[in-house]
Amino acid sequence: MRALVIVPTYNESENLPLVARELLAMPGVHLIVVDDRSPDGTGDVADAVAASRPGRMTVLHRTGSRGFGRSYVEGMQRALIDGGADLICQMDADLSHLPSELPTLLDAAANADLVIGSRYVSGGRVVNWPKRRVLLSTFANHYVRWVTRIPVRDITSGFRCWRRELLLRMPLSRLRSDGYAFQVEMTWHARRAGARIVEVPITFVERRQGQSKLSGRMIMESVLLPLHLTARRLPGNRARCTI
Ligand SMILES: Nc1nc2c(ncn2[C@@H]2O[C@H](COP(=O)(O)OP(=O)(O)OP(=O)(O)O)[C@@H](O)[C@H]2O)c(=O)[nH]1
Ligand SMILES: [Mg+2]
Repeated sequence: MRALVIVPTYNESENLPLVARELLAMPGVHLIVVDDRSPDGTGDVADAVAASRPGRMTVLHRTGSRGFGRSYVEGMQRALIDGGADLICQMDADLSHLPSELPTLLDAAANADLVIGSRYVSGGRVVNWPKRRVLLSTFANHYVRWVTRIPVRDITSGFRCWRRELLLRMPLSRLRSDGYAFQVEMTWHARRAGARIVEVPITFVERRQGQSKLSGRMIMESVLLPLHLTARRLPGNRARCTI
């Protein structure tokens, strides 16, 4: 089964070659890097890696305003147009998501439409994160679960695999979020589409190089998005979720 991994990058010139090398060592895995004109030259680094692995890696160089969510939307649209992959995955470039755990997610997709790599199910772990980040992430997940009633333990996780058929049904061009709330909004639509959503435990490791892009604006978006989503909820929604 062919898998395509989308990796958004902004200033990840040191991390990206390591991630790409590990991912491309797996047969059947292809890569789309979506770079937002990183000032540190990540786009050029990505081009060089892609040139050394013909046919395995595509680099999208975005123009216009930078954004995490819109980068994923472009990468996903490209993945769906290219058409060769049964599974389309999401992963950070900063080695917080271990490439060695990708096969676990791919295997779980045999019985799911959306697989989420989870820090907060039994067996999941967070390594070296400052206490305030653990608290923020834990609180965010409780808040989103409380507001949306979606029974996913790690709804903000960015390590995911989608079945192509489900991703085709997502309203990619109509999403309202752009920061990490993107993950919540996509999960919301997946659930409404009746997707089988499964969480598998992952070990999340704090980045060793580069800087986080988490901003106050993103946190505010994450607070407001669940309220917007639930305010629009249709009465009698019978979406099915198997977790
Ligand atoms: N294309 C693009 N990628 C982005 C943007 N912001 C973040 N990214 C990438 O998205 C991924 C996640 O961003 P991080 O800064 O690691 O965010 P995080 O994992 O929540 O934060 P840390 O745990 O502190 O690293 C990384 O691969 C980033 O390079 C953006 O505006 N555009
Ligand atoms: Mg990170």
